[in-house]
Amino acid sequence: FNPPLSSSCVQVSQYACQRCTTLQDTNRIFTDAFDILAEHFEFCENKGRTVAFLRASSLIKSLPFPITAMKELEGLPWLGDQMKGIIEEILEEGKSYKVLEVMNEERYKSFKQFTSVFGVGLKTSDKWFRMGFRTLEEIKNEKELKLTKMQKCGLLYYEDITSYVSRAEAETTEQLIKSIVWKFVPDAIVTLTGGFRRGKKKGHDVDILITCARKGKEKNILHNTMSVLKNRGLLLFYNIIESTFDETKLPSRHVDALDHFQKCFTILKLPKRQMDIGNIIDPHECERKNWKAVRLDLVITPYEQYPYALLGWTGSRQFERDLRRYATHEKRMMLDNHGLYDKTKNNFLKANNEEDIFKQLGLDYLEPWERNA
Ligand code: 8DG
Ligand code: MN
Ligand code: MN
Repeated sequence: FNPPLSSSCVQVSQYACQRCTTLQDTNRIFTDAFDILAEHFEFCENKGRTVAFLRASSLIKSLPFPITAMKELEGLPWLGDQMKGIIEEILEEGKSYKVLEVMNEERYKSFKQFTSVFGVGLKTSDKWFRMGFRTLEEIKNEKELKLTKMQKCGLLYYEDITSYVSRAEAETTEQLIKSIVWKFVPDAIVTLTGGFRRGKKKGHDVDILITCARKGKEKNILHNTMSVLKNRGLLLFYNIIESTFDETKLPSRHVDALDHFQKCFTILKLPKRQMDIGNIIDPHECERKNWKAVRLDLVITPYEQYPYALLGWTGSRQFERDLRRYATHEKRMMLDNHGLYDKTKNNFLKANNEEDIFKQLGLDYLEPWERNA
């Protein structure tokens, strides 16, 4: 039992799916610090402390007031002595020396650079670090180093990809994909999901979910769409992953499990929008690059799994982890991007939309923009 919060008199749940988390984070100075520490522990492969700092950061993101004194934090879950020490330090000094120390660590700085490349994760970063590499410059200059095609493209389009996708660019991408998909399947449902569906103004990629109410009609959409993009010269990289869904299997127990949908991770060559036609054209304009490399994830789902896929791909990551943890520990249910299994009744539950899934879990509905945990 947690005593009521002195400042707002509301109990705060330990689960992000029972908290409202908008993008208005009035405590960014604290959440940035916790996010850096979470990342640091992730780079050190310390799973337990990574999760602890992610949960603490997520909890603070849901607070509707700026933290000004330690007493405001009484009774809040996930804020242990270590977390409170950091908050207190920031309240008093305006910064945390632990965080500054981490940011100066060689391993942190190198991993930060390495993992910013599309196709480079913890495994590759660790390998490069142990080989003695410290910066991306060193990686680029080492011609002998074996890189996957994905990593080569990640380096080739590095500046564009790390410069973030704007909402306008996400919407242009959405329109482009819709126009192609609808030529093949006019009643296909094409939805912009991920961070942009949660209301974010910029993102690291564009996530698009595709389905069709007519059974089986979704099956050829991905290959057809990729062919058109390729023929129009709009594809810089793509990796199609076929569906590995097995309906006889129960949802995964793991909170970070990947799903089994047919999908494609791509880098698009997105044409920049036409400049005002009335303007006099700068002679250098023609030489300038008139496109931007944009990361796009396309996911195809059978219609009956679409609500679960939408809920899963809308995120945030922390929100998804807590939804699954809540389902498992509070409801004896198993949730993943394909469905919800009730272990008490021994059956899969059916949902027409996201609202149904919240109801099945006994949760109050949260709008996508309230899931920025
Ligand atoms: P961002 O791109 O603006 O940085 O934020 P985001 O849109 O929230 O992150 P994301 O990495 O694009 O992931 C969007 C959601 O998709 C997130 O909740 C995790 C979820 N997701 C799955 N399966 C997979 C998968 O196989 N790969 C990735 N990258 N994300 C997945 O449900
Ligand atoms: Mn995204
Ligand atoms: Mn994505």
